[in-house]
Amino acid sequence: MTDQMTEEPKASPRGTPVGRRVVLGVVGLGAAGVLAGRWLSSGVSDVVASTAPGLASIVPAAGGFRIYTVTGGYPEMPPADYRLGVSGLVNEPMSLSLDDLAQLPQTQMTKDFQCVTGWRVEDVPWSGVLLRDVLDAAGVESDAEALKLTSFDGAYTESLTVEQAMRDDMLVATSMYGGPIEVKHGAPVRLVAAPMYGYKSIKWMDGIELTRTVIPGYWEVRGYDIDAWVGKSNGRTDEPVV
Ligand SMILES: Nc1nc2c(c(=O)[nH]1)N[C@H]1C(S)=C(S)[C@@H](COP(=O)(O)O)O[C@H]1N2
Ligand SMILES: [Mo]
Repeated sequence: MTDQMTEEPKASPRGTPVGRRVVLGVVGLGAAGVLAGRWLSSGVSDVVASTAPGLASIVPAAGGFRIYTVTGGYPEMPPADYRLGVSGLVNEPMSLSLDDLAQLPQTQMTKDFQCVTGWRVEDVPWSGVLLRDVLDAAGVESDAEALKLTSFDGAYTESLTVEQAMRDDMLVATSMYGGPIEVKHGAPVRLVAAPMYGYKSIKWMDGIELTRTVIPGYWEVRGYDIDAWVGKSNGRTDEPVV
């Protein structure tokens, strides 16, 4: 595969370009440094990694999140304009504003977050609405087998089976570390698929479509496992996070 979310040796078969791109990526996002105080105060140390096609770059961080975006940018959505669509094989298609999401039962969970490339952030407190509660509000039809998740970045997609989506550790997250989700982490709403590798946790999520079959997501059509259980997929042996 040519697109890699990691700077492992295989990600850079020709060597030097990655190093240069890393530098350019970090410099280009230097203006976001004004946010650094907030990141540090939440105990999160961040670096920026861009995984646009043909561009694989990562700067190692000391135990913090690494920021991924396959588009090379961070889409911003005014909170008042945000809608989460729930469509496809549901009894009642919905378009949920942030206020609508706030009316649904709120769930908190603290989970490790792990990327398939090996980094893990322990004990991240999230809150929001269980994916199951969103699905129950719309009413999943009996012939629905899967979810196709979309992002308003216009590029990233993900999938879950309905069975996976109904677990009690799959969260439509509106809050992280006790505050709103930062733009780079997927504001205003991202998925947290806690028992799975981070690529299942789609950022800037704006759509949930119930489908008859699993439609493989962005990284899955590029060779990563569709069922992404931590420690049991992608040939990895990490400690499960749940
Ligand atoms: N829209 C979107 N969601 C995404 C990604 C992305 O590139 N775009 N990367 C995924 C991957 S591989 C990981 S590990 C996590 C990283 O989350 P973070 O950027 O908040 O650290 O987001 C996931 N969700
Ligand atoms: Mo990842």
